[in-house]
Order: sequence, then structure tokens, then C-alpha cells
Amino acid sequence: MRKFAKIALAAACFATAAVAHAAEPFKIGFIIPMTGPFASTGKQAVAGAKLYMQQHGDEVAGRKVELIIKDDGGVQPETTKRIAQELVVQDKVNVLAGFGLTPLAFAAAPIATQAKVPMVVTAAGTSSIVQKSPYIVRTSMTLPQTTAPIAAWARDNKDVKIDTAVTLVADYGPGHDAEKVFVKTFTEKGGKVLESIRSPMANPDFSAFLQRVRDLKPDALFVFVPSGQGTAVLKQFKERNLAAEGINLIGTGDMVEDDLMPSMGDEVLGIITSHHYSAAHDSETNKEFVKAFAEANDGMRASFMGVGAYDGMHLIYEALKKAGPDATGDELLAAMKGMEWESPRGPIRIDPETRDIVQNIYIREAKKLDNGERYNVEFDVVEMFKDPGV
Ligand code: VNL
Repeated sequence: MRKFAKIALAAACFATAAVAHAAEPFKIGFIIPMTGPFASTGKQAVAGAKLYMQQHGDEVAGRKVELIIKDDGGVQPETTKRIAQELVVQDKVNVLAGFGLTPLAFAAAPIATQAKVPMVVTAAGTSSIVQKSPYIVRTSMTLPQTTAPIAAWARDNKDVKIDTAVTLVADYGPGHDAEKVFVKTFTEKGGKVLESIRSPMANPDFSAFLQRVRDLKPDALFVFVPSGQGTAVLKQFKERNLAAEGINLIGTGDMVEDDLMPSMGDEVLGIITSHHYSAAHDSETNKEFVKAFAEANDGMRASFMGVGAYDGMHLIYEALKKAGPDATGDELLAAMKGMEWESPRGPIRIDPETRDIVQNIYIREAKKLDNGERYNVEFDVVEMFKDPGV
């Protein structure tokens, strides 16, 4: 009798342990600005992450996947760090993801290192981010990677004569990267940069800066502003009649992001930018993605912020499949290194050494299509371009 009870007790314990394991979800702590000046980034990223789950289910390798979304407001690194800490300590997340802006990714990096939890950066773009923790993997882009091709295009193209330029960048990590790489590439190819101007990171007023550009009268103005600020730049550019002065507006695709194109006026037409994603990218994978994204989000057009998060979820799902349901953070990280797949943006790969994204960078022109809608139409490409650094 006593023996039977013991066995029954052991069986009960075993059953409880098994149930506890099966019921333990795989948790992804997704930190992104949903409020404040960069809320549009969070809106896109959350839509991208949710669409991936909607299409691929919430069970991977026999484990239920739980997406925990946290709004960090976008401007306080200390807030992002505290949220990352809470997600790791209290929620015991298996992966951290998101990170809308560079200072926020920098702030959370030590938490990922201490907790040995992979940190998938789906939005921020300063080159050095991947060096801040061996647990960081990036699915967005780097500013040197997206800037070098437009700087080269400015000098190499046969249609528009661009001998002089002024740079205008947001005054923080990605802007400094963009400025440095633009000046270097453009100058090496014989161009002359007349002046480098920096605007505040959040809520800038571009009017005085653009007046200065008008006075300098360069052949081109190169702009990097973070996602969400492009409309304001274009409005001021138009109001000051810079195009009539013969100043060509060029930049990285952050300025003319896809979800803003419908609300930008025709002043956007003709602007040449380089970037890793356009909603008009011509592939079956992208057409299906853009359609599904719009259907799930009241017609919203997918932008590079949505794609970064969508691909971030793919990376996490595939790593979990490959490393198995009981994988540690280190095992998940190992599975992510070297992963390659077809994204809506084209083929992409995670460089196993740097943990950074390798991808095509396209040169695009803003055009009106036959259906009357404005898109960034890709016309040239630098294939599988690694971050060149600064
Ligand atoms: C960053 C880079 C942020 C590019 C962006 O939008 C962007 C960053 C919020 O590294 O902070 O478009």
C-alpha cells in the first residue's frame, strides 16, 4: 500500500512537471515606441510582428509563443532599460526584440548580455549597435549600409550632375553614421561637401536649416531623418522652393518611407533614395506580404519598419525550430547566426561573425504609378551588401 502511494505520488509529480513544461510559453518581449514622436515606428513594427504570427500560428516546436508588447515612448533610454530588465526578471522572456531607436538599443544591450537572452534589433540602424552585446542580432539595416549606395549614385549617375552637396542629418548615432559615410564616399569620388548640418533628434523644425541650404545652393541636399520626420522635411523643402533653385533632394529611404507616401504630395516625385525595402519591390513574396499587411491593418501600407519586425519574428521562429523547444539563449543565438531566407525585401542573411544583416540595397525613384499611387520604384541594386562601417 505504502509502495503504491509512493509510485502514485511520483507519477503525479511527473505529470505535473510535464504539464508545467508544456504550458510554459516561449516568450518574446517586444519593446517599441507606441506613443510619442516615434509612434509610427511602433505601429508598423507591431503590425509586422503580429502579421507574422497570424500567418505562422502561435505554436512552434510544440511550444506556445507569446508576444509581449511594451511601449517605451521612444525617447528615454532609461525607460527602455527598465522595461527590458522587467521582461527578463519578471516575465522571464526567452528573447528581447524591437528597439525603435539607437539610444534605446544601446541602453538595453547590457541586460541582454547579463541575462544571456538574444536581442533582435528590428528597427534601429547605427552601425555599432551589434558591438554592444554578443547577444544582439539585427534584422533592420545600418545607416552606412543604406547611405554608401546613394552617395556613390550621386557621383556615378549620368542623368543628374551632382558636384556639390550639403548633408542634413538627425544629430545622433544613425545621423552621424550617415553623415560620415556620405561625406567619405562622395568626396572620394570627387564631389565637394559644402556643409554638414545636424538637426535635433526629436521634433525638429527644419525651416532654418533649409534656409541655410537655399543660401548655399548645392547641387544636392542629402538627408537622413529617422522614420516619421520625412513629411516635415518635404513640406519645408517645398515651401522654400529649393527644387526651383536647382537643388536635388536625395537621401536614405527613411525620409520617404512607404506608409507616408500616400499622404505626401506630388513634391515627393522624382526624389532618389537608397534603401533596403520598398513596398513596390517586385517579387511574389513581397506582393503577398503587402496585400496581407494592408488587409490586416485597415489598408496601411507596409514600410521598412514593418518588414524589420516581420523578419525579426521569422528569425526567432526559425531559431526555435532549429534549436528545439528547450533551447537556451545561447543555443537560440547560435541557431540565428548564418540564417538566410527570402524576405519581402529580397534575399537576406545574418552574418555569423557580426550578427548583422546582409541585404540588397536598392536605388529608387519616387514615382506615380498608373493607378495614381506614389511609390519608391527600384531601378538599381547593390547586391548582398554588408555594413561597411564608419
Ligand atoms: C534609427 C534609424 C531610427 C533609422 C529610425 O527611425 C530610422 C535609429 C525611428 O537607429 O535610431 O528610420
